Amino acid sequence: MALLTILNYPDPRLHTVAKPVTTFDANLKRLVQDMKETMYAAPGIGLAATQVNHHVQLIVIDTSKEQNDLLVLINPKILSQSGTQTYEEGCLSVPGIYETVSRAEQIKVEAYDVDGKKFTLDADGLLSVCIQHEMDHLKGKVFVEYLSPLKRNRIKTKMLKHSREIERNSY
Ligand code: K1U
Ligand code: ZN
Repeated sequence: MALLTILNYPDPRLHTVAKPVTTFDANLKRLVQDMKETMYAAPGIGLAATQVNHHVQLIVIDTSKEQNDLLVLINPKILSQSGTQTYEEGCLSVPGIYETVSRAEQIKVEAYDVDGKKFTLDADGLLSVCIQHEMDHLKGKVFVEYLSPLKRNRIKTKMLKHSREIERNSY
C-alpha cells in the first residue's frame, strides 16, 4: 500500500471531470486501499480520486471516530434529495480553511461497491454533507466555489503563498 499525494487548491487538475469506472479489477482495489490509507493518515473523513490525481468516479468516506467504518462509492448518483443543512466544511485539498456551506439534508444515493455490485444508501447529517462534498470533487468542483469571489480569492492567495513558502524552504 502507498500514501498518495493530495493535490492542493488552486491546482487546475482539481477541476477535471472524473470518468465513470468501467473495469472492477485488481488495479481498482489497489487504488481504493491506497486512498483509504491516505485518507486515514491525513486525517480526513473523505477523499475523492480527483484529489489524488486519478480522474475516475471513486470516493472513500469514513465518518466514524474509530476509523473502522469505510464506505466506498463508485460511480455515485444522487437519486433524490430533500431539505437543507449548513455545515462548516474542511477539505484536504484546502488545508487550514473551514467555511460554512449549505447543502441538501437527506439524500438517496446509488453507487457500486469495489466488486461492481450496485447498492443504494440513505444518508443525512455529516455523512450526507461528506458524500455531496466528495461528489463535487468528481465534478471538478472545490467547496470554496460556493463562497463569494472575494473570500475565494483570499483563500487562493493564501494557498499560493503557502505553497511558495514550502517550495522555498525545500531548497
Ligand atoms: O474531501 C476532502 O477533502 C475531505 C474532507 C471531507 C469533509 C469534511 C467536512 C465536511 C465535508 C467534507 C475532510 O476530511 S477535511 C478534514 C476533516 O473534516 C476531519 C479530519 C479529522 C477528523 C474529523 C474531521
Ligand atoms: Zn474536499
